Amino acid sequence: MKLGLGLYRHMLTREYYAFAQQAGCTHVVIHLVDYFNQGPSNPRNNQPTGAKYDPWGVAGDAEKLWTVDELARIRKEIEDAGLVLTAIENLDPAHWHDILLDGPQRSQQIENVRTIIRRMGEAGIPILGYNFSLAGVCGRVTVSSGRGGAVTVGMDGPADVPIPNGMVWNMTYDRNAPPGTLASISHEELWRRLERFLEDVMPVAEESGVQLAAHPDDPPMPVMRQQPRLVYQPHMYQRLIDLAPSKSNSLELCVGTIAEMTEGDVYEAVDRYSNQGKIAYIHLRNVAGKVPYYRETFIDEGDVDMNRILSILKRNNFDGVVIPDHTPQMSCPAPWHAGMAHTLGYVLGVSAMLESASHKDRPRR
Ligand SMILES: [Mn+2]
Repeated sequence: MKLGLGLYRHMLTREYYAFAQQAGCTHVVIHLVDYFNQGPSNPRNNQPTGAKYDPWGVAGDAEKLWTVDELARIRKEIEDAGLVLTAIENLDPAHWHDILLDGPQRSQQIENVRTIIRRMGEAGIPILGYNFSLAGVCGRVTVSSGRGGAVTVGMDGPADVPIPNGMVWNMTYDRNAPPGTLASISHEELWRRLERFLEDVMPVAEESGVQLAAHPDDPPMPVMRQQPRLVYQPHMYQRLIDLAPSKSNSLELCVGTIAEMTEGDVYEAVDRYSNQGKIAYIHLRNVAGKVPYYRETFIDEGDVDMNRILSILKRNNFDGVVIPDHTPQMSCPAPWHAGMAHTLGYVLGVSAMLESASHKDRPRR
């Protein structure tokens, strides 16, 4: 297992790379979508939050795909700082909204995604995290009832208000869309769209040596904003894996999201998918409760026994990257940094303990 840090677009600077290294990371996962763009309920010093029904922000430029030069430059800056760039997390809704919506620009946007994957291959970036979701990460509330009054996020019941036209994946991609809301689709229709997407891009991912890595639905409700969700119980990840047998079809496994699911067992899920070698990288966070009533917690509290998660990964020889997912905000001038440093320190401590225990158990000669 390798330790990494996830950095939002505005954090791709030498200072943040130094912070990652100082906190014990060897790897980084980067976001190139600016989730915070013009989002009034979405402060930049936290995970992207939005409000229960306000989107994060406005999607990027539909005409501008990430270039090989840009990707190679970012990779070089990260390597010059002594770190490894392991993944890009998430596609910009501006580049693939009609793949999610099965809209008129779908075929052109399949070409967008193929181009992005090819360019990642050229730039030597091995993993693309994605989240095949219409409503996206939405319907959550931000509250100051974490431990010690920490600001954190969670759910206080279902979110049923439909998605307005021009919005998908909790971002606005068309500010001139006609009034009205998106028509509901069925779960089977959503799976059909995913299957077509994987069929269309998987050969390019294989050729390019890039793994696609699917995040489960956060929050994992069967339906959000009157649209179906794809992976909202642990066993549904298996359906996604079996849909396209390929080394390039993998998981961005989110421990917190799986723990929020109403069925199954987070330990069994981590064991099952790490045993199959299907996990590209891991989001680690703790949580109290299950959908539709839960709170994100600090790593050392909450429902999940992190020692048990990390020892399962060790036993199954998971050699990918683990990054902190979100953490509650700590009261200080750098709430994001403090939350991350606390989580990373905790993971380093548990890893050292597991490592030391495995040496002690080894027979002496
Ligand atoms: Mn996650």
